[in-house]
Amino acid sequence: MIKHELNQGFDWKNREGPFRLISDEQAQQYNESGFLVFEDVFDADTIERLTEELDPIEQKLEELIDEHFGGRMFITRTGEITFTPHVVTRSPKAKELTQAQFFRDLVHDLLGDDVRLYWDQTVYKKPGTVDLFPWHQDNGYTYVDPQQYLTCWVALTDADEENGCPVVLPGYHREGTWAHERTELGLDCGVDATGLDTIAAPVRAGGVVVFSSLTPHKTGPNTTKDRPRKAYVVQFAPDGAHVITTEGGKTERTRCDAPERQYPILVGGAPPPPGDEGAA
Ligand SMILES: O=C(O)CCC(=O)C(=O)O
Repeated sequence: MIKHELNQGFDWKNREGPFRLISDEQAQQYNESGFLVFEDVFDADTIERLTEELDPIEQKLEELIDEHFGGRMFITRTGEITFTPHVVTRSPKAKELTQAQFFRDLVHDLLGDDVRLYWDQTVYKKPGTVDLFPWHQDNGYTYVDPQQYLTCWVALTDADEENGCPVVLPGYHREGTWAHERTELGLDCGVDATGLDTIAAPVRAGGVVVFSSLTPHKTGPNTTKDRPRKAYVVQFAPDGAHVITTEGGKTERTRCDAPERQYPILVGGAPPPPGDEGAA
């Protein structure tokens, strides 16, 4: 694998306690393998009410892409796989979920005392989708400084190897960001996983697969006839994080603090004061 041009002198920072949510064993697993699975984080009612808000938003995006872009827009292919970003701006239940105590405690343990929501999106993989979503690191899509942030893949339906659950390549997060190549299906970090110890991470609806922004992962095809695989992906980054772009030889740094969607989750280790929780 080739290193990303901006990935210079990266040093993975091991997470150390005291922890609020995770055990010492989970911290060790995260440090060594770059991922954790939490089952039964959100109850069925919470997931159902959230999904009721998200489905129409996703459907509207599909209709728009069908109508104006011939069913295809970068990594979204209608009827197969859809990515619907920034739903916290349109779904009160999604926003509420990002502010759940589970996430406040998790980001404290895995990122620190001052953390913001960085990104959120639904990812729906429809029955009969034959293509996988390629191996990548999330920091390979948009380069964030610091490179080490957090992705939480919340299962809205049961996810398994038949309908396209995440599959991770443990250990490689410690090397920082690799260069990614643009393919028909998405960015690809060029890993040949044959013979490597990849781990499928099936998870029931309401569970969360947590991985580092640097953990290589893919999702498989959805070979079922009737089981959509729906996920809500939320990402958190240390306050002060910037997106770095280097187009046309010009480097630009953009702070990740858009008030309506990159609001604080923890300030000095505590929930933000009222009024600093993001625009409604
Ligand atoms: O859920 C999927 O199928 C792919 C999502 C993913 O890998 C991501 O959001 O980084």
